[in-house]
Amino acid sequence: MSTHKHHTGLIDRYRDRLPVSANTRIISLNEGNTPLIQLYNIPRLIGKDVDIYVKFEGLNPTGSFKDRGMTMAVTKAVEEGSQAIICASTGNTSAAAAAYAARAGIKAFVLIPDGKIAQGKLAQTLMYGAEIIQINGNFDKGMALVKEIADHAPVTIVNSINPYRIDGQKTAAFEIVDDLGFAPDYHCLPVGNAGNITAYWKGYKEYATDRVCSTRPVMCGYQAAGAAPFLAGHPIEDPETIATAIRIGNPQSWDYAWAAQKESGGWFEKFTDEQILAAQKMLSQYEGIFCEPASAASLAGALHDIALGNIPEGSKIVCTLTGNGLKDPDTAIAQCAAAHPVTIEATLDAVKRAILDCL
Ligand code: AN7
Repeated sequence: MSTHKHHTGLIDRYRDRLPVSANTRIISLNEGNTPLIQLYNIPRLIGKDVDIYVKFEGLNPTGSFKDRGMTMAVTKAVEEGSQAIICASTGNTSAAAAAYAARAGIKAFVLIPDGKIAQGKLAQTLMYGAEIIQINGNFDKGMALVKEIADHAPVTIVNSINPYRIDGQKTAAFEIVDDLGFAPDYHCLPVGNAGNITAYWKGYKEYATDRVCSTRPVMCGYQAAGAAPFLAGHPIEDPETIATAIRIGNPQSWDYAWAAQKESGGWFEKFTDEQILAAQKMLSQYEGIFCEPASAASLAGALHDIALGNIPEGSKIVCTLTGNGLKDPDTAIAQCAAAHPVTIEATLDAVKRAILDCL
C-alpha cells in the first residue's frame, strides 16, 4: 500500500497550528508544499562555501506566496459569513484574493495602481473574475482607502493587516524546518508591505518555542532602493522600482518587521533595480529558476551579504522567491532584449548555420 499522502493544502497540513476547527469549511487550492531547492551553480560561481536554498513560492496555485495567507483569510471570512473581500494590491495579493474568492463563491474587490502592476497578475485577476478598481495612485493610497471603506461597506479586508493572512504565511517557515530538519542560519526575503517577514518570524519563533527546531534564523529583509522605507527609517512618499510588487512606501507591518529585525539580530538592506534584475537573471541562467523581479531581491541581498562577510562561510541560508517569473513577462523580455531571437529562413542550411555560429 502506498504511504503517499495527497497534499490538500497548508491548512489541512498544519491545522493544529492554525485557527480552524473540525467544522471549518476550508477554502483551498492545495497551496503550500512548495519546493526548497538547493542552489548548485551559484555558490561555485561565487567561490564561497555556503549552502543556499531557495523556497520557490512562485509554484503556489496563483504563482506567489500570497496564496498561503489567502487560503486562511478567505476561509475565516467565509466562516464569519462574509460575502465579499477587498484588498489593495501591487498585483499578487489581488490575483490570490480573486482566485480564492472564486473558489469560495464570494465577491472580490481589488484596488490596483493604474498601469503599475505586471501583466500576468492583471490577466489572472481579470480571469478569476474580481471587480477591479484601478486608482490614480500607488499601493499606499489604495491601502489607505481600503482601510476606510471597510467601515462603509460590508467587505472583509484581506491585506496582511488581517491577522489570518500572517497565520497562513507562517507555514512557509514550518515547511522549511520540516524539509531541512533544522532552521537555517539566515533567512533572506524581499520586504514590501512587511507582512511576509512578520509571518516567517512568527513561524520560526513558534517552532523554536515548541522545540521543533533548536535555533531561529537571522532575518535579512531586502528592499528596492527606490522603495526602501526601512532604510530611510520612516515611510516614504513616492516609492519607485521596476520590481512593482514591492513598490510600497508605507509598510503596514512596520513595527512587526522591526521586531523581527531586532529579535533575530538581522538587518535591512536595499538594492538598485539593476542589482535586482541581475540577480533575477543569474538565478534563471545558472540554476533554471525563474522568479519575478521583487523576489530576486532576496538573492541579491544574500550574495551581497555573503561577499561582505555579514553572512559567513559555512552558513545555511534560505532565500524566499516570493513570486513566479511568468508574472512579469514584459520586464523579462525587455531585460533580454540583447538576446532577442532573430528570424531566419526555414531551411536546414540556415538552421545549421545558426547553431554552428553559437558553438
Ligand atoms: C512577489 O500583492 O504587497 O513584504 O499587494 O508580490 O509581505 O508585502 C506584494 C508583495 C514580495 C513583499 N514579493 O511582501 C501585493 C503585495 C512579491 C510580492 C512582496 C510582494 P510583503
